[in-house]
Amino acid sequence: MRQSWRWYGPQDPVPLQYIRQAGVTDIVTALHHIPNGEVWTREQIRIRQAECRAAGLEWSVVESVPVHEHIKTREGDYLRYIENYKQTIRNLAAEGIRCITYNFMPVLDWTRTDLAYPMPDGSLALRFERDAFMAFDLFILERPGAAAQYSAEEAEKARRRFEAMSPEDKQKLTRNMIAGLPGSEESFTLDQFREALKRYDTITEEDLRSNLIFFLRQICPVCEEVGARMVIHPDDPPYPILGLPRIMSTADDFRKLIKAVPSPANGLNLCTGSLGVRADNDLPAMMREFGERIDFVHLRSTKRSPEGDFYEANLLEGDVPVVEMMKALLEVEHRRRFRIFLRPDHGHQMCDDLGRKSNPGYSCYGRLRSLAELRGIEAALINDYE
Ligand code: DNO
Repeated sequence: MRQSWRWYGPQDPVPLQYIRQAGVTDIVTALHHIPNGEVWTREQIRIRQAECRAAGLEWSVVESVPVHEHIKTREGDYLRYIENYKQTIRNLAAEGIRCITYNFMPVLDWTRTDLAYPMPDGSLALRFERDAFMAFDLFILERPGAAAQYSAEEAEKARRRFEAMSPEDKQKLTRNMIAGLPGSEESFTLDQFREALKRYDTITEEDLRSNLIFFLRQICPVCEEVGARMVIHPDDPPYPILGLPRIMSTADDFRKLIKAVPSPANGLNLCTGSLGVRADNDLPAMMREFGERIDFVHLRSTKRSPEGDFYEANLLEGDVPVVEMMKALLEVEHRRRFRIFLRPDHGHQMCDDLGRKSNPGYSCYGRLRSLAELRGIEAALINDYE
């Protein structure tokens, strides 16, 4: 694996110097200050790359070049946004950056109800609690059509959960849901959020998939020309929420995408934490099947409950078979003679990071812990693959 680390740029409370000390070689970042849909100029890219190099690191992976909502709904100025996207890719490749992460989740990127779920050891984890989520949907957002999507029993659980919340709890839940988690690039008020959801009222899963295919058919030839690869991040959580269609949640979803757009530039960012929330996703099998197209892996583990909740567990204690994943990754690397970028994904907030300002999931120590564990697993296995 090529050890990498997500850095949110100069505003990130974890400075490049710490990242260097984490022992990674490569930086995963984005020009977060540029509005969605605008071109990233070579000059702006060069400045960010120079900052990384000054710290002895290389910016190699973009996470993400955001896809404008108009591209996802194929309306308004979508053609101009696609042209801008192409230019951004040309500019990135000209500056040596060729692995481009993106997602095609409507309106929201990743979603959690709780950003500080206490673990027995005193560290804090991110969590998705289904009752709280339904309480938000039914009683805070009051989404038209929501009631029809839950059973009477679920609605009753949600009502009880809602009634037990203090005004602060409700505010916090609302903020967690719509104020934008790190990297989402969008945040909303409740009214703006209702408007944004409405734009998908008539967009089915198949419509969204065909909009993604249209987008990739435009973008992939440019990637091929400049040697870049688009790697799609899966849905998180990996199923439809809030009545929105989701189309990148399973192996079959990605198979459909490859079939429609066989270009080698159509790649996958395999995120074990997102996909691992579904018990029917066989992650090592996905690594092996799609290995040729996976240039970037996010490694973290989640723990599911029978009620449909999940929290982000210590790397080796969740549902993701991390050692098996590492075996599959090494196998693919060996076959391709290529080292895959891998970053420890969200970690627990722990040690000195507790009480310190941090981007949820992206504090320092938790990720250091995961990275150290990953490195150990790789070191124990690597001889079998050389
Ligand atoms: C969450 C991240 C996602 C990811 C985007 C990629 O921590 O993994 O926000 O960056 O979905 O476009």
